[in-house]
Amino acid sequence: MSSSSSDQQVITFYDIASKPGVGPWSPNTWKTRLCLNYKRLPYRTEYISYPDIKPRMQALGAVPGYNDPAHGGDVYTLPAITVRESEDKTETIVDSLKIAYYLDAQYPNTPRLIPPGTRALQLIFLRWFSQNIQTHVADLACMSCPQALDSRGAAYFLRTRTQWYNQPLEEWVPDDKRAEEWMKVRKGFGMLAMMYDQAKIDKGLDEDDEETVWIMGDDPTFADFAVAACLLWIKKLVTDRPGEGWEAVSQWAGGRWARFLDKCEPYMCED
Ligand SMILES: N[C@@H](CCC(=O)N[C@@H](CS)C(=O)NCC(=O)O)C(=O)O
Repeated sequence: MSSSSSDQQVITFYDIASKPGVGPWSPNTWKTRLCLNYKRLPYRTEYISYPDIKPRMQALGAVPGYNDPAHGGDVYTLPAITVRESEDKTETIVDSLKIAYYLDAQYPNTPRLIPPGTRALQLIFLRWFSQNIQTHVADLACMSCPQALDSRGAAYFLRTRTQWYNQPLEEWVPDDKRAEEWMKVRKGFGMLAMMYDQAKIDKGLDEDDEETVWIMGDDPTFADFAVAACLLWIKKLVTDRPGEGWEAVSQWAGGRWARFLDKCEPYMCED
């Protein structure tokens, strides 16, 4: 949600540039966009092409997202935000979860992303989601990433991923293994559906009620936004083959994941 007057904006959100017509696509940055929109905090987006992330983040004094010798050492990652807290103090925060903690602390009168007492459980959920769903989506979706990026971003992505993983991107999931990989994604979403069904029971609904609920009941939390961000990634990227990607996922379980994204619609504004 953008502020109408740029000089009132104190939050700058750094997202990854894409080619015209694609818009925001990265699951990691979508988590932060959903959080900012949910809290109704005015912000301005600065889109950065992949090869420019490192110099831009260094210029802002940001910390690297992670360090991995196999990835050439320090890797600067998005999402990041800068917040002009006062005339002479600007904070730079990197990493979607750290940004969520910061926003909850800095704007206590906005809805909580990590409700008090749930920090550990949210982390457990995120780890589970990453290991059982996100990792399989990544193997499939990363192969399509260059198609969504600006030309410099696409060249950077192809070069770095080939170096980091010592394998050309197009060989990550060979054609004859794609169906198997999609089955892993489907199995993960099946387990996730069972978790959301428990949240329905908490709300006094039947497990098979078609109503979409949030994992903690009445209000969305960071965990729900991680799920939404992954669904948006699938929707934006992995659509180049018939019967795969969003075409398939949106039909699974009687369309419950399409209904889930519909419920997130109020927090999906792009700028
Ligand atoms: N855990 C981090 C992951 C961030 C991340 O890995 N971002 C990727 C894009 S999705 C990135 O910026 N990579 C930089 C690069 O590949 O050079 C988060 O959720 O913020």
